[in-house]
Amino acid sequence: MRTDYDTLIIGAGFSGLYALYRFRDVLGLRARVLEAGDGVGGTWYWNRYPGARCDSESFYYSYSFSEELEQEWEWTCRYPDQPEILAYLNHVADRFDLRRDIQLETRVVSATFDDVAAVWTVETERVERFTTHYLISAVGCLSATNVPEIPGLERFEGDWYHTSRWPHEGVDFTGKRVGLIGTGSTGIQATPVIAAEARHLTVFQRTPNFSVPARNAPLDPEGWKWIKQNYRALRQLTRESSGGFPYIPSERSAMDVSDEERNAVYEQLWKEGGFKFVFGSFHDITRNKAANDTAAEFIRRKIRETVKDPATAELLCPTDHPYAAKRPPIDTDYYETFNRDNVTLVDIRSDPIVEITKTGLRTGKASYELDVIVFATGFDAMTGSLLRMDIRGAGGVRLADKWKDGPRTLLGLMVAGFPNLFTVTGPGSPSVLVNMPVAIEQHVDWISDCVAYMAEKGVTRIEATEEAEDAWVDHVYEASLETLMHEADSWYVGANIPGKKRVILPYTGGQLVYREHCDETAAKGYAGFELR
Ligand code: N01
Repeated sequence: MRTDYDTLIIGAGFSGLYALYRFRDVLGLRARVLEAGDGVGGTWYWNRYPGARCDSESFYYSYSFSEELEQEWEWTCRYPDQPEILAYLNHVADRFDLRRDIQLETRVVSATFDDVAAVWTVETERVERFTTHYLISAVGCLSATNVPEIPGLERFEGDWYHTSRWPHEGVDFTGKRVGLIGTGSTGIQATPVIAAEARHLTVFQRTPNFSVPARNAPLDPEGWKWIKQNYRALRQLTRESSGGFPYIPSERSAMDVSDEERNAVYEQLWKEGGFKFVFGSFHDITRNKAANDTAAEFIRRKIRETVKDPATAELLCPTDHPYAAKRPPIDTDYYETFNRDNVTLVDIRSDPIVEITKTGLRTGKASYELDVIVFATGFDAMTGSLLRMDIRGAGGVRLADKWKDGPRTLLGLMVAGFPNLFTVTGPGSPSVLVNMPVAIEQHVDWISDCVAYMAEKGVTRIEATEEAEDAWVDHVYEASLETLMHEADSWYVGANIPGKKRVILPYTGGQLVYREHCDETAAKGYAGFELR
């Protein structure tokens, strides 16, 4: 059957743009992207909240597929802010002439597989229908917004915003009493910036978080020149490291060094800033509780040294979960912000929010008058963006039903019963635990190589087998037991969404091991997949 497209791609973020390039320009297929927003950029299109900035460094939080692109683009600072990354992705769309095959303001609402014709029919909110042979989900891991159901929100007479649906014209906080709910990576980035502008900021904290300074700074011209000269080697390092970062990971255990030596390592990395604190300190801090305790205690000491009011400092010190068992934030002056006269920290763990009122919000014990409420309350991560579409595979089976007890995938790439549907950075892949562009390029390359292989072999249908999928789901779970992730209530395990099944969502075995699995599967003629 002649379909409208060979490949439809849902989403025009880092994944969708690269997928379009690979499918259209490298494979020569008829490919099209459907994107809900009115611009490209995905995460970086939606998340325009104050302080939005990448926690990975600019020179490696970028595509590696084009040396020309890499050489011509100029990053301005160590961690690029949202407008700069959005400008980069727009540049990519222009440079590779991608826009002519991207349809904006087109939200996909359903996708149905026709078992006989082996064709996907995709329907959009604008009531259009497209048929395609291959369907690529590039919807992102953190795009289904979570606004908690707190009674009374509809009564609130002030303004309220979720950080990932921020108004494009910005929000003026001048003279305003602002309440911010949520102290994940987003809330931690937004807090200092909002505090600097608002009359008063009240941060409503349910769980304190461990944050390490980012130490953002302009890129110095000499350093940038060196990076450009050594880009290939740096990219290779990102592909060879577990987290997709160009650092040589530490081989030392935190338990094999003296207290002085360990503290010196933490002090040095605290000064340097960024994720290196996790990946470059000791190999076991995310896996061994005793090793983890040393990092956690170091950060708590830093919080107590920084925050002048001892009661506030104690409230900011996490004690109920290991460091980095939740996604570790990095910050610019987060803890310092609580020394400002116009900032108050409220513990909503001991005194939860009861309702939102016309003029603010109320906990069990107190009322807070607010002009603006900011929800930095995160996402229905990894599965939400897929399940918010009605996806039906072979035999009309709904993905939502198949995943009612948690997502099941083979390598995070395909789902048994859903032929020719590929999920870029899907659940069961390391994605969110890896520097994302590195994870995305690896996935898109694997998928497009697979499709090229199918064309070569003259087959038109690929599907994960149930047996291989079961084995991968078991492996993902077993790998997670080697980490401390089950000891925290985080979105990594779906614990942030009421009613969501508690299941480890990303693959925690590391990018290197994961790549080996993917490469080996491909080398064996896509073992674990049925091709026909
Ligand atoms: O969301 P989160 P996020 N009542 O889920 C609280 C990526 N990211 O948007 O911990 C009260 O981490 C919740 O409290 P608790 C990054 O991968 C990347 O901050 O569940 N509070 C928590 O404090 C990150 O991990 C970058 O008790 C409620 C917060 O809201 C991911 O996005 C920057 C609540 C949510 O934290 C998500 O981060 C920013 C309720 N009902 C983010 N529900 C860059 O690299 C939730 N909370 C640029």
